[in-house]
This record gives sequence, C-alpha cells and structure tokens, in this order.
Amino acid sequence: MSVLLTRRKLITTGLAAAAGASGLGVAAYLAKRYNLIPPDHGGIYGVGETLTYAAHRVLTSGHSLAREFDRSQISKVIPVNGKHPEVDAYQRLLAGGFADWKLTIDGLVDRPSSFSVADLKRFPSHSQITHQACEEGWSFIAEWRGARLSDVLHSVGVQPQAKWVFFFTFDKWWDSLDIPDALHPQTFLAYGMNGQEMPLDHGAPVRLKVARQLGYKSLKYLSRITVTDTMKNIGDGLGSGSPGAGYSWYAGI
Ligand SMILES: Nc1nc2c(c(=O)[nH]1)N[C@H]1C(S)=C(S)[C@@H](COP(=O)(O)O)O[C@H]1N2
Ligand SMILES: [Mo]
Repeated sequence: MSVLLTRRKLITTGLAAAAGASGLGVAAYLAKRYNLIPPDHGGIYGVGETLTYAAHRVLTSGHSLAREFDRSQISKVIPVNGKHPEVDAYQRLLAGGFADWKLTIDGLVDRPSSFSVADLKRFPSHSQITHQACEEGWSFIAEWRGARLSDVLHSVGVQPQAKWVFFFTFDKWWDSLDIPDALHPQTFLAYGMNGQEMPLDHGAPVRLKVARQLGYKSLKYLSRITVTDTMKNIGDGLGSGSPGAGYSWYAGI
C-alpha cells in the first residue's frame, strides 16, 4: 500500500469513526483540518455534507472516473427536465441558430475570452457515455460530446489562486465546481448528445456535463463562466442556488 493510500485510509477511517463513535463534531473538525469543507456546511445537513464531500475528495483525490457505458446501453427514452429559456436574449440567439452565442470566461484568468460554438469545437473533441441521475429519482444513459472544460480553462490561463469555477445560464441558474471537479477529464462543455447537436431542451447550444455529480450540477444553456478564489460575492455566498432550494452544493455520486 502506498504512503498516499495509507494516509487516505487513515483520514477516511478517522472521519467515519469520528462520525460514529465520538459524534459528528469531531468528523467536522477533521474535515476542516484537511480543508475539505463544502460551502454550505452550515445548514441543517451541514455535517452530512461535509462528510460526503470530504470522503469523496480524500478517496478519489479528484480524478477517479465515472463509469462509462456501451452505445447499446444508451437509454431509449430520455427525459427532459424543463423547457428552454423564454428570455429575449436566449430567444434571439435561438432564432439565429446560435451563430451569435458566445460563452464568456472571465475572473481569475490571464486572458478573459469569449468562445463561440465553433471555437469550442476547435478544442479536441471528446465523448462519454455516462449516466445522468436527477435528484427527483429518474435517470438515463446518453452519449455526450464536447470539449473538456480543463482544455478550455487552460487556454485562458487559470491563475494559481483560483479555487472555484462559477457557471451562469440564460434561465438564471448558477452553480460552481471546485478546481478538482472543474479540471476532471469527464467535465465537459458539451455541444452534442447522442450523435446530434445539443437538443434544445437538453441545454442548447452548450451545457455543462459533470459526470460524477447528480444531474442538477450539469447546467444547461450556459452563458458565462467566472473563475474566483471566493464564493462570498456571488448570490447568497453558498456556491450555488441549490442550497437555498434544499439541495446540497456538492452532489457527488
Ligand atoms: N440551466 C438549467 N440547467 C439545468 C436545469 C435547469 O432547469 N436549467 N435542470 C437541472 C436538473 S435538476 C437536471 S436533473 C438536469 C436535467 O438534464 P436534462 O433535461 O438534459 O435531462 O439538468 C440540470 N441543469
Ligand atoms: Mo434534477
């Protein structure tokens, strides 16, 4: 067993034991010591959120892969959660076939930039056949195609002090990932699904695809990405709209 594994085992065993035996407060203390506290740890489910996030980060050290499937396993019926945005700005882009759509990336980057769909297609194109699970209980397997978010972020030069990557959409959703999940090889800016351009209600023209978290982290209809070193000045400061609606910021599976 490697030294790293031993250390990991120690921390996770420690977290679990502390949670079981001596009370959740000790587990939270250990997580804090190792800098594994998610932003919404203060709520009713706070200690539970901390344990899940900390255990995932320690066990997977950021880059373990979500399971991938064969084409034959792609779901025949694909549910859609909600309709595409009605706001004028989105409707105008849709009417123009998204030719004028651009994804802005700013914040703690060396070269703030905007990317059209064609620009994103110039990055190496990757695909994944993964499972997407909604917190409401339904799920499906689909093939997603896109650019790795890591490739796009590297092209704009993420600054060393960066900790979070925030995403904003045309229907006013917002969420964030930590740097390990943002740079994860299965985190895509996805422009294709099951061999087609991204279908309208699945997030056209480009959505986020986060393979290792529940569906609600995979934001559709992206408009802007901002890299930050704090969550404080964005929304209610909890990293996402989800905690306010009763769902945790970290939705790892
Ligand atoms: N912009 C935006 N992104 C979103 C949503 C949304 O309503 N708006 N719904 C989320 C939820 S709850 C889920 S489960 C998935 C659903 O993706 P699908 O419609 O492609 O199945 O998208 C997520 N991303
Ligand atoms: Mo969902």
